[in-house]
Amino acid sequence: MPQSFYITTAIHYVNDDPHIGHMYENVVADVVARHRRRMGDQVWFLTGTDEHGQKIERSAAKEGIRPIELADRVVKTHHALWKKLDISHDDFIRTTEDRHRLGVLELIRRIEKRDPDDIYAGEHSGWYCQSEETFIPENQVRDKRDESGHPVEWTTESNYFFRLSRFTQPLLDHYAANPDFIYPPTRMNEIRSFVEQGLKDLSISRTSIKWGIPWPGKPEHVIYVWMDALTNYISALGFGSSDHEKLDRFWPANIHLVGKDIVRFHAVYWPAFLMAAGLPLPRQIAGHGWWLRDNEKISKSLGNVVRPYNIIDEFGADPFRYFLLREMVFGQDQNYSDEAFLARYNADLANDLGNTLSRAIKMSDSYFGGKTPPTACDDNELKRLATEIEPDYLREMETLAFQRAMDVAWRLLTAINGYIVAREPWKKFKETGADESLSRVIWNVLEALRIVWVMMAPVMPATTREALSRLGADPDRIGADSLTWGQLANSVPVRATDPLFPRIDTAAYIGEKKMTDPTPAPPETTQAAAPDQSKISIDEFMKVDLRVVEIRAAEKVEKSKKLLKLTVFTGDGERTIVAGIATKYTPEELVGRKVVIVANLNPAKLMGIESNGMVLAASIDGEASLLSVDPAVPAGTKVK
Ligand code: ME8
Repeated sequence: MPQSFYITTAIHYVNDDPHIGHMYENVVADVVARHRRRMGDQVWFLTGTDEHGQKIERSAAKEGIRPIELADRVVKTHHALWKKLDISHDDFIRTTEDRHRLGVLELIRRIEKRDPDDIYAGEHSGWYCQSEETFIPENQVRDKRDESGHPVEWTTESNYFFRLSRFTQPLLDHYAANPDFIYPPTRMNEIRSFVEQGLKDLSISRTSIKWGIPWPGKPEHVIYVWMDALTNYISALGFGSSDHEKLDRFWPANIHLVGKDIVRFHAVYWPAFLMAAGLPLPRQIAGHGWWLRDNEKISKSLGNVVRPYNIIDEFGADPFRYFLLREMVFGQDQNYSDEAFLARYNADLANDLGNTLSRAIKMSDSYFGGKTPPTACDDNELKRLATEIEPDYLREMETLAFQRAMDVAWRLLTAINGYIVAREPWKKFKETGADESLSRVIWNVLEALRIVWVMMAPVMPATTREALSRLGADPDRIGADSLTWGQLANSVPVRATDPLFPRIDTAAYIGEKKMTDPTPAPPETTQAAAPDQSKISIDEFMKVDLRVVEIRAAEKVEKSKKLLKLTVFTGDGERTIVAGIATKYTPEELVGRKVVIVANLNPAKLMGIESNGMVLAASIDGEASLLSVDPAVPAGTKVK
């Protein structure tokens, strides 16, 4: 019997386009949803937009349009972005929908019915700002002016109040009985101490705002935006309608995923409303940290919003999804920079994950006639490790510790690389050909890689399909049982082709592009196909400055088996290049030879020596073979 699993994100304000914080939240929820689905659960994943209240009212007024026009426009960006990021939500709720209004009215009706004393009319007094049309908190008022200098007046407004104070003890009891109700535990501690100070009743209607759901029978009041917004989690399931099928199946929610700034609304107000209405409480409020820029929370008011739409356009959704989850420890804050993205992309994806895959497939392709090896193997160190780490991986995924889940996959990936180096399959092949022992070695490598990719499936869904099919595995087999060793078929075709993640020259990239700052909003119908990363334009190619040079001197680099320090003549001077060709060439045989280099690379330090360029060589199973140049070609000649 499959279990039901309901996960929600916060519904995002539609006064502006989504930023990296919204993206992170939806990617996390998506990874959880995909993981639960493949584990066999019946999943419902809800996201949406929060469209009422002052923020939207004001942003629309600034543009001289109606709030619903603003919401209709911005919600399109949300849809387009979630599609682009491969977010697999089952429903998208807008609080301006009728189904939502019915849910909110039903919630109020239930609360009043259970105990008419829980909602009462009262008066709310405070500093009211005419021009901002809002109450300004006491600590932001000086000399009867708000922080922007607008005059404020002491005003009393009649509101409806919710008797939140009555729920102080029931909430504390609930926290005590359900220690995982707020996650991670630091957030639980914060909320508990807040509630322990005693809760005040909450004003749940406004007469100063027009843009909202009118209070039943009192249309001069609108329902407080948080009471309105929180109810989306049940109105989307049909609460307030006659169809309760989804509500019965999916409520209470397993996870409300929200940022740490709004845990309080979800862990205090929301459960209190639900208790008052006699409805079950969600099982968990999971609070993630903030994406920061230069250690400040990104926000519209600080003007430091990060919207890396161009990164997604250029690299596709998967590398960005991977970055978000690998870079941030769930629950903690994390600084964003384009450089950090590119560093992770090159190191983790291009180098570790991508290269290992290409290398393994290439070996299978050339030793076994384009197929997976004919013999499998059931007793080896990779199998033992894969079996040992499976429960670790599942546990980390279960507790939203995605970063650690990926570290677990990397343990296997590192072991695969170690195994290849230790077994030296290229030597084996030279010595004894594609015999049974080589077959086992290569099959083990491919099978272990298959498991690494199955672990990556929720995070990088599209790339995982591609990697599995290149490996000769079934791209649809990513379920719980596919983490078990022994499933890669023998003698089925593999596909040796271009790298999955072509390396990026970080310095050139950052220098040439203004990446995420300033942040252009995406076009409204951003449904561009994922870029074909395997092709570049002629212009891009022409940026690479290839030159013939003459090697004037060569020496071994101390403590390195692979590196040689070369002094090359470029036609107008000499420069140093460090090249990884020492296993194939002696320094003596290189002097006087002409080779081709990439002349316009940024300098890089290798074993403490600055290298100014890269020598071109073919690479056969990691061994370099230099490109030959007619000795008559003068040093400095351009190659194109
Ligand atoms: O709060 N880093 O909407 P919102 C990470 N409509 N997450 C961030 C973030 C950042 N820098 N900035 C915002 C609202 N978020 C309400 C929610 S739910 C019933 C109503 C997160 O658009 C934020 O914590 O301001 C929240 O979870 C989500 O993005 C939407 O924020």
